Amino acid sequence: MSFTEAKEKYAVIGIDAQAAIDRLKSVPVSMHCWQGDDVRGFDTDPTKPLTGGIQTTGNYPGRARTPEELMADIDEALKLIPGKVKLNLHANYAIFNEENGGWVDRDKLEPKHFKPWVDFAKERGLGLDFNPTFFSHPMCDPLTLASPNEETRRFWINHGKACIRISSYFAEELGIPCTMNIWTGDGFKDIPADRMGPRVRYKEAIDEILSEPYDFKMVKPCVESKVFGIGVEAYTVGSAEFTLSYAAANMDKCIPLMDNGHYHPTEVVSDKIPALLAFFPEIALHVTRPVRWDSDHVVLFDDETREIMKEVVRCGGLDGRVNIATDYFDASINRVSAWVTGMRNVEKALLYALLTPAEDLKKLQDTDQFSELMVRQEELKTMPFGDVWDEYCRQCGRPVDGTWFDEIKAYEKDVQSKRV
Ligand code: RNT
Ligand code: ZN
Repeated sequence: MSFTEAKEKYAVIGIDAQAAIDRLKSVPVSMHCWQGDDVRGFDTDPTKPLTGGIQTTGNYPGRARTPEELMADIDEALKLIPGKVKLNLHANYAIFNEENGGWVDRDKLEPKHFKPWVDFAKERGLGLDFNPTFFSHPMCDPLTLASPNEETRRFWINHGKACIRISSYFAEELGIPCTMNIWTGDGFKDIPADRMGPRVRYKEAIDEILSEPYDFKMVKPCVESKVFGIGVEAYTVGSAEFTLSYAAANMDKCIPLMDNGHYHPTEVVSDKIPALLAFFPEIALHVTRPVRWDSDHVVLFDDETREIMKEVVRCGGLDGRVNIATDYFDASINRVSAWVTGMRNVEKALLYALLTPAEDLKKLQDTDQFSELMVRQEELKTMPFGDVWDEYCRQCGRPVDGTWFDEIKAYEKDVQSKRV
């Protein structure tokens, strides 16, 4: 079926497919830089394991090892991803060179250590988001912002403040708001003797970080919760209740971030989005795919991803209320393919949501017509969505499904396989 025919079919259910495509073109989705190199970054020994309870599994060849390789891989991914993309950086991706005086520790990071990324973003018209890196570092004792050790806590607070300054630099240079996400893996493997102390210290540490001046319209600090991590099974300092309460008590200076890998397996973020939007003017998301735990598998076009994006769309999330970012890391497959697959699926789920007659379905709900609601919702699943998606890709100047994987194969052969 062609786009013209698909458009007619959608028109019958009151949907303007071209309007959906146009709307999606303006929605920024922030692509995490860390899929390209298994969250290693450039500021610490790459042979040391990841810490903070997160893990990449797999040993697929071709991992980016330098800023140049990572940038080349991001460029390759961008060629295959339709829509408006932002780039999400972590502080451990600072670039040290002769021009900026070489390596400094995380508490001493400055905007100049990220100038190559700003240049990269400017050349490609991308916005930048940012994350302090509170893991995989000798100063994790193993706690960071929640540590009872004053010296440790001070180091990480200074890191957080440095990151606020770097986020302001991104926003100013690019004229695009920068979300800055605070997540730590602080917690305990086994039953703690004090659950409140670490949380009070974490709270006060975030207070100190956010006392660094910034324009809240341009720099958006987020607090991300988590239920557990590997080696941190019994207790997480930044639990859901902790971060949500923190964000609620500090609405004038930060926003809550939900990662859909960070809840108990029967909880769904799709249901939490409207709950939070009933209170918060703005929220942020890390879109991932948890398989039995917070495994950070590549995002698929699956039920929950579609449901998340339906809520984003029908709760007015596209009008600046929901900041969407990806967050996964699969080292068992081609890493550029992983980026492209996940980002295309986020875009797909958004388009699918924009092609849903939300108002009509809501009316059926509000008038107790649940039989018809079920039928209508089921019938949407076999609408000619693929033709509208292909048209979206074409209008964005990106390959349609079925035509881009050869590009991955060629890049792997010519570039990634030579990294030995
Ligand atoms: C970890 C969190 C966090 C990280 C990134 C690298 O469980 O999801 O967002 O994935 O900061
Ligand atoms: Zn996350």
